[in-house]
Amino acid sequence: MVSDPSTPDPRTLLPTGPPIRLLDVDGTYTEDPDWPIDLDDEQLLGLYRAMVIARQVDTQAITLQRQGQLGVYASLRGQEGAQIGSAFALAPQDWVFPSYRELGVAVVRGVDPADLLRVYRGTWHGTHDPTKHHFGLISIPIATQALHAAGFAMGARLDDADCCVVSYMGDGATSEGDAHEAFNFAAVFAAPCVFFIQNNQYAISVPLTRQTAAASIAHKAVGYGMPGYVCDGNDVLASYAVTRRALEHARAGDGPVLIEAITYRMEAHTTSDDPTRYRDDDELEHWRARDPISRYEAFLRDRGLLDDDVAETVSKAARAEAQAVRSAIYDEPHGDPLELFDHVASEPTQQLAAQRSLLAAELAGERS
Ligand SMILES: Cc1ncc(C[n+]2csc(CCOP(=O)(O)OP(=O)(O)O)c2C)c(N)n1
Repeated sequence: MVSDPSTPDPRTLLPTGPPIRLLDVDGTYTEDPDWPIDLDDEQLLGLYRAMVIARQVDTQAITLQRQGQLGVYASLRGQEGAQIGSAFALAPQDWVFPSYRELGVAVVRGVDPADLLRVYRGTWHGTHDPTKHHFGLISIPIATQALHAAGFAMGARLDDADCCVVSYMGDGATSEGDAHEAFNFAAVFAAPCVFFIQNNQYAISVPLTRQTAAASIAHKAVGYGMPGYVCDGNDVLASYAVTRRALEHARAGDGPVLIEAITYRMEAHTTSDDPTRYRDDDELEHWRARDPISRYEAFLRDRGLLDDDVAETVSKAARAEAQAVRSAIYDEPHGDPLELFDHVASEPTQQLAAQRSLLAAELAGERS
């Protein structure tokens, strides 16, 4: 068989070698000319501040759920490096289409975390104003946001707008049809879209080995005709550098990029899950030693950008932010449960009307 010389050998396109990493587990930085960091000292500290705030608010959100103030919550603990590094690479005019775990990205985009959490309290149907922060509404059905992102990016391309889109999702989401359709559509039409996959090792209780038979999620990018990168998602600087490169590629009109950020979800999938049923303490300990915040803190201290005083100032600001979220959630009045049916359809269906009557009767019983 004569091979077509214009068809590259796919093996040359596959991401190889270890994940892209700039910070060692102990925080030692190794410069890599392929992955430059163009951040000044204030921005380097900004990465830290955002990570610390996200973690503090996250911890507060779990507490609020335990106290019955939120129905459920999906923690980001352990994924701060992946989320905050990548989000820092975005330009203000770019857009984000998140899943339900992207509190860290939301913090960078300036979304009030209390607005995000209201949806878990069930007091309102929506969360924040997406147009204000260029941060879409959170997607609970997994991978749907990949389609929103691909479509939005295509619109931006047709408008000749200087706007890239990042879609965040988990490893499990890449097994959904929606993800494949989004990857394919974006690649065929060269939509300026980055698919940022946080491989946190589990989709609820399903481990990565049962999620894909491919050597890595990033390998899949080749099949769609887009570049794929694997980075250490617990290294905030690598996450930033790789996303920056991907956005440059997309912004130049060269189409989408897929990034697989290797990370770990330290908490339960959501507050309704019991992770002790499918993972062990040794695994947790392994990842605890790779914590994205302590690793980056060591880097900042080594550079002389952080000392105990600065760390305390940041911690104080994070505690104040968490307290503000707590107050906002506590102050949020409980709405009328029947409002649940008000904005589902423009004309209520028979089923909705029946469900509403049922609930109304139950509530009347409770109240009598
Ligand atoms: C379309 C769809 N199918 C199933 C579910 C139920 N579900 C909720 S989260 C989840 C696992 C998601 O795992 P992953 O994409 O890896 O993201 P992670 O939660 O780990 O961040 C599943 C199957 C859902 N929300 N949407």
